[in-house]
Amino acid sequence: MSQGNSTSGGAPSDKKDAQLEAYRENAGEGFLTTDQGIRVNDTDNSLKVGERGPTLLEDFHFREKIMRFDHERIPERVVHARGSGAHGHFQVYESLADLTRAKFLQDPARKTPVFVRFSTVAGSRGSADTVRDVRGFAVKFYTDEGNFDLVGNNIPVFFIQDGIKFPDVIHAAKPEPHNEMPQAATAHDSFWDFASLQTETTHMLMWALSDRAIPRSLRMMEGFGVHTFRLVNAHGRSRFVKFHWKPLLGVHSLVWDEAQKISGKDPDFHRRDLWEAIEKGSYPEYELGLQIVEEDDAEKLGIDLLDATKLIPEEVVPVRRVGKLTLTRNPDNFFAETEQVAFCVSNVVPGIDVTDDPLMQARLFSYLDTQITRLGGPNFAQIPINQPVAPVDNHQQDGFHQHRIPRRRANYTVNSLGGGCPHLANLANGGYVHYPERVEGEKIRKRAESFGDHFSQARLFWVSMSAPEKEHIVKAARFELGKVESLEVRQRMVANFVEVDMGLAKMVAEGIGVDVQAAVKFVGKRNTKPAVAGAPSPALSMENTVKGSVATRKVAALVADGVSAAELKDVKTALEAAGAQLEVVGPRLGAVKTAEGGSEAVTMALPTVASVLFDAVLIPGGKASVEALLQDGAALHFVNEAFKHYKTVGATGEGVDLVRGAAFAGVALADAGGKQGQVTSQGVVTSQGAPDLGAFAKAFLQALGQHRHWDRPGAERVPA
Ligand code: HDE
Repeated sequence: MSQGNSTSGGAPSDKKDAQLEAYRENAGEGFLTTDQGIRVNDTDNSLKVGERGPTLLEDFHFREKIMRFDHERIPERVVHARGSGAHGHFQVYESLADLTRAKFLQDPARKTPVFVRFSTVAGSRGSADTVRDVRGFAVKFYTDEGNFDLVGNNIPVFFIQDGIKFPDVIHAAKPEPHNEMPQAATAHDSFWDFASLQTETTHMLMWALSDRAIPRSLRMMEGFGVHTFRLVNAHGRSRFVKFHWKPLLGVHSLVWDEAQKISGKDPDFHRRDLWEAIEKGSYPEYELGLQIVEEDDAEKLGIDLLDATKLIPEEVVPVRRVGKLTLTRNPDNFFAETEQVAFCVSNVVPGIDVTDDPLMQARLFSYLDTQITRLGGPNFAQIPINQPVAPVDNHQQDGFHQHRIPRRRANYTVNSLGGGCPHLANLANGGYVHYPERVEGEKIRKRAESFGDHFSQARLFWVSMSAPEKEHIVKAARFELGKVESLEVRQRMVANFVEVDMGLAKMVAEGIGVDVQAAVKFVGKRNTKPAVAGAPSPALSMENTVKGSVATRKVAALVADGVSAAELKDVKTALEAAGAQLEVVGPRLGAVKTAEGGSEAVTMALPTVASVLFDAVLIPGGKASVEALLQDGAALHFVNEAFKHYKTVGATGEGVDLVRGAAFAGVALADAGGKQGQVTSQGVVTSQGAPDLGAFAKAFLQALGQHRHWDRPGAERVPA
């Protein structure tokens, strides 16, 4: 085994990288050995009695090789099994010493190493990335004062208010126990049965039915700590805080039809996107945002801060952006890092403290506990990816997989034989002192009155959506509930929508064979707290997200022999200068001949890709090329499907003929009227005749920067 350099090939970039360096093994050039270091002379044939005889038990190499293989798997996470990780760092913009003692939040010069793991919740480890689900957004900060884990989601609220309901909601969401179906999907009876009965789920369900649950990229979604935490400063002053992550690329989504198709075309879509962005140096960036609430103001918010099914609208308490997380390095090894990383909500550092949120309290137990089964014993903090960069010293000992060799006799506190070591820290030298919150009360199993409003914020979310977002929610609800066999469950769920908004309920009911009046009657009979109407929160709508940039967007240029190299080149240059990526998609790998008599390299073969893997499609001119594409069903389907999914479609010169041959030609080219020159209509950018490539590229980039053209008419009519 040879110890090597960090994968970046240079000096370790930070303390964590330096620590990991000690464990890295580069591909060696030496001999193949057993785990005991014995050199192996044959690993293709087991030791047998004669060439065709039985294998001998004494074959230690065979036995070890098979034994190791048999035990490669560890239990997958009971939730969030499917995930992707990345290394990076966090840096605060200015000192937050007024708010917290946490040192990593006080020094703008300090780069704190982090490891982030994004995940889906319901699916198994091998499930597809683009399923409709909540995404986990877990960040481990390796601070000089120990590890701080911010184990969040991309939705700011949760399904349930008390952690004791977690096994119930997860059992209901996971595949049904008798037949282990469906995989990574909540569109089945048991989930909606539970959801319809447990009305506190309604707010989060609105989010889960929205486009937030089908992100375009892990780099384009928000993150939330969900619970109310405390920040405590050096004077012991505590304030409540909600943590946010804001992606600099904005929040963008897929279309549901597209998401389902990607699950087949590239189940690793999000994982690949994250990996490739980092490899290319397009480092994903997210700003850390804080919503601070003074203890005395908590009552005035009209919600209970301990209720994780509620958010604080950003218009009420603005999100202060305090620092930036940048992901700069892919893991060296998936299992060693992404699979073995253990996030624990209870990993907090001085200056950050928890609250009595009953969901959070359950998590403080669960994450520590689950690692015992998953990582096989209590020493999981010694696994390289989990080790803090802060020194560790205590009298915890033994257990499975102990890697330390403690060399002290006094393995207890208090001691005199060991000089009293290790010493206890106090506030002054960085000891973690729990915030001395005053609590008193009777032991009681009861939900607080202040947790009783289950619908007002579900309605807030609904009324804050743009028209296309609302339409997507209705369609998602029709899809999910359309797969529910029990009419009673569907009806009860429509009743919950009635409590949110009558218009929503009617639209959903219509699509799933439910009588909305029956649902209204049902609502009348039960004792739920009616929703209070409030002003919309524009911050909740993805319509108001960051737009305009085309950085890291993927464009497919469809080409065949005879493509106009000139038309391709200019647009390619403009796209790449703006940070977008252009793939030349041809009938096969290799190259196509150009109209100019040269050749153009094909970077992807049409049979191996699909429009759903791109943000936009470009059809450069070249008579022969376009004629060939018009004869190719896959090329036509590509363009039709891109249009159906509201993507930017661009065509120059004869390329416009492909648009004319597409199913949406009537809509897209209606106002072009066969004119020469440039036309942009709802994200279809065409430049006919001898194209003005400069103007075309500008218009194409502008359209691409909109991400999707949600108001595009006729998209639904396209049969793709
Ligand atoms: Fe988790 N959750 N959770 N969760 N959770 C786990 O921990 C749990 C909750 C979240 O990439 C498990 O190590 C309970 C809320 C993320 O490794 C487990 C409750 C939020 C991840 C667990 C919740 C989350 C997990 C499974 C209710 C958003 C993946 C394996 C009381 C704020 C972390 C593991 C990673 C993982 C329990 C609710 C986010 C079993 C009991 C709320 C991002 O411990």
